[in-house]
Amino acid sequence: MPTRFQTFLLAFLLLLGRARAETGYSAWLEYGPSAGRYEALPDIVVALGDSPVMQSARQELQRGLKSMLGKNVRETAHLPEENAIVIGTFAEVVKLSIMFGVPADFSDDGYVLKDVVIGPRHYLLAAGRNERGVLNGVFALLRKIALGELLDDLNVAEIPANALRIVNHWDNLNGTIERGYGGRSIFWENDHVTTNLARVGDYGRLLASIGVNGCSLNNVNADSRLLTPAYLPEVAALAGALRPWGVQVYLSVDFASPQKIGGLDTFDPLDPRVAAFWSGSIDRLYAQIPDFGGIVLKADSEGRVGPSAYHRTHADAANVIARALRPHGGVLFYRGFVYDHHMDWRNLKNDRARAAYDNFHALDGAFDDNVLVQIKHGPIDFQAREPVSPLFAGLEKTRRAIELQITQEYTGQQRHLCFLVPMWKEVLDFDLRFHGENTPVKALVAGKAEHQPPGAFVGVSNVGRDTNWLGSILAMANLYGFGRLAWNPDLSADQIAREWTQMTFGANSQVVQTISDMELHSWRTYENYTGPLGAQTLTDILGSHYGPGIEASEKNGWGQWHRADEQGIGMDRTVATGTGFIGQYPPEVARLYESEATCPDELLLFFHHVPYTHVLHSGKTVIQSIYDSHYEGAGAAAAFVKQWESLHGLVDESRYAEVRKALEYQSGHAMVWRDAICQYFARLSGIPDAQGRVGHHPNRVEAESMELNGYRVVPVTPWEDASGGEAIALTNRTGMAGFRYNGPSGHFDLAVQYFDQNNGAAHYRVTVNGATVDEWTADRWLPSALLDGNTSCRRTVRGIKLQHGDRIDIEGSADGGEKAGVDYVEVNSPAELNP
Ligand code: GCW
Repeated sequence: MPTRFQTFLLAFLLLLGRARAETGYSAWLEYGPSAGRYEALPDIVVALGDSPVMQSARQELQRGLKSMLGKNVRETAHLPEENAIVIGTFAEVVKLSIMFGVPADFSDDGYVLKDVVIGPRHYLLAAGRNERGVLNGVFALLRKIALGELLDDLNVAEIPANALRIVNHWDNLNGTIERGYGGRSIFWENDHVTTNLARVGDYGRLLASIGVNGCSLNNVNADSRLLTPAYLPEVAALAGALRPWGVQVYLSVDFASPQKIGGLDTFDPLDPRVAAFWSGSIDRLYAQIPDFGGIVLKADSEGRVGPSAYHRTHADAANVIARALRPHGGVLFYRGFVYDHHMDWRNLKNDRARAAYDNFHALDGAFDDNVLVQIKHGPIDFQAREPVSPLFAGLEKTRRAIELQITQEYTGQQRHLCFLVPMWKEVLDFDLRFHGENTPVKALVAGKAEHQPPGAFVGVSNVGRDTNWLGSILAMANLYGFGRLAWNPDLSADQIAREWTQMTFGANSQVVQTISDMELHSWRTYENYTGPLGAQTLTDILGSHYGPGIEASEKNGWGQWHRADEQGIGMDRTVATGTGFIGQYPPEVARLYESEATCPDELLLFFHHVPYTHVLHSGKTVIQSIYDSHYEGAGAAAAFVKQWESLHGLVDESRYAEVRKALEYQSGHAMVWRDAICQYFARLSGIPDAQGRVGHHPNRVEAESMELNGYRVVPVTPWEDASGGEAIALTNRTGMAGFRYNGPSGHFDLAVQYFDQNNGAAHYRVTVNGATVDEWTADRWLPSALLDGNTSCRRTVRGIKLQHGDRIDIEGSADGGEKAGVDYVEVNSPAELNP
């Protein structure tokens, strides 16, 4: 029997564990109690070397074993006469006369985990060719323990598929992050390096644990100041915080730097003075940061200057910087995201999707071998669904980096659950039939196909200062998945989801099953209610990239057109009659897409313009499929809330509550998306929903039809973002909108569709016959100061008792520019799946 003190101590320790567990800061390195049995695991560690990376490796091992197994490990520098864990580089391990076979082609960063038996002793070896390999081995060992895997007769040798596994950050020196949804920059504040380098180190640890070995520190829309001598110590400080985790730093540069900060009158890449500027600047960087990784360059894109200013090529631009990096072993990532954003939309032959291939294909062979062309995974821009970029097969002698976007710019901005690994897997596994052979994108990137040079994985991370890094606990699965895939693109989405869930939330099988299931269905769900049949995310592409805004992508130069009119929808990208984009793919793939008969449904509108009545492979018409998928998607988003609620008590309370709130919000916003897209296409096509749902909301009372006092009816732009195109907003500081409930008596869920703008925090109170049933303050930060699809939110009071004739009122109080807008009220029976 434990003494009372022991019981108290245990409870206290458990509480401590809980407290640590509740912020999301430790992400998948939660190191909760392991479900596996590891009595035989030695508690002596022989750690060979004490460089910063080796110190990280040994401290991590101690920390993980202590936290997961309660083991206090002792360290020695010599091989003891008892079982031990040995960590070190191959060179150091061999010195102890521990022999083990290493495959001949074993590369840097790879690791060996092996149970080596010498006489009566077992030595568990975690070793690598380089120290980063040792660190990777230690993290792999700890992952196995977190997952409860057996360690008996361990014999693992893993090398990364890609030598360069890098995250990009779009952080500005003032601390803001372009397309960042997890708070301000962890690197920069007030035009200077952060004062909290510990957090940078913690981020480095997370990156190291998934094998990421590089990190660019600033926005590709780059600030030229960062390359000036004044900033060198600041960049060096960040490099110093990441170095112990084997993460090398990279910088994005402004191509006009020679002129802007170099005192030259030109930035012509072929001018020797410009070359000297780049060499000088880069030499200075390496003098302070000898392990500096390299440079990222966005040129001639979205208003950034580039080589076109001097009629030079992208290869000229890339090579001038690459040559300055070469003596130091650095690499240049040249972004393939080059397109004209002033294209004439009236010309049906114009096509932004063509741009990357058109710009780079002809330059194949002209790039130096320390240049990588960094290609976004699709030809447009991280939409909910795109085909793969044909440029992966359009370059042969040039190193390719694939750019994936971890930050969910067009996929719900971390307010929506959207696990991107299944999408990335489809891209990576897609067989481009390069030279008529089996060549999945992952093989082309890794340089595995014959004579292909090695490439890289790049993920746009954009973590911020929110305690859980991305602004969402569940979104961290994307960062985790990116690192795992960069290391091994053959891993399945299912395995990654399960690993991440178990490491983040523990081994309870219901928890692992439920959360990984939600993650795995979330992309399809998001796609279903936002971007049908390859028409891309139908969002406000001119602003937030968040809520619905169907026409925003039309009739402007940005080229994200879907060309919907009264008769039909879709971009004709065929060779026969369209933009010819399909012709950029290798012939077998081109054939697949060119014909409507073989083009997969989910990409039909990306490649073809078809009438709404076109019948899909699914047997549905395009228009009915748009309706159905949106109802299905919104239904699945509502079901996420229920799935999550089934875990109450199995996940710690604070993470439980935080995720629940996020899912409930998502589910309300999914309905906004559903209704916007459905009512828009119903009006445009004039074809009703065969199931009678679109435009018929019998449980809904429009705010504009209520009795208004201090409120007025206002049009919403775009119209489809509000039910019936209109809403109400306060004219005074306070006001009321009310109606008599004329349905049957019983218990109901009462939902208020309201607007939560980012220019105030209005207050709402709902009363039934004068008695308050709910009240709240609209204080979310959503990306708009208007009544629109970005700000439309749903609030539900569950199970209230209503009788025919009851008076329901909403009392709004304005705050700042936020006028307590309301779209409608819905009274649903609880059996209907609604959030
Ligand atoms: O998708 C677009 C984003 C821009 C971004 C650009 C890019 C950093 O909307 O914010 O700029 O892509 O990838 O360069």
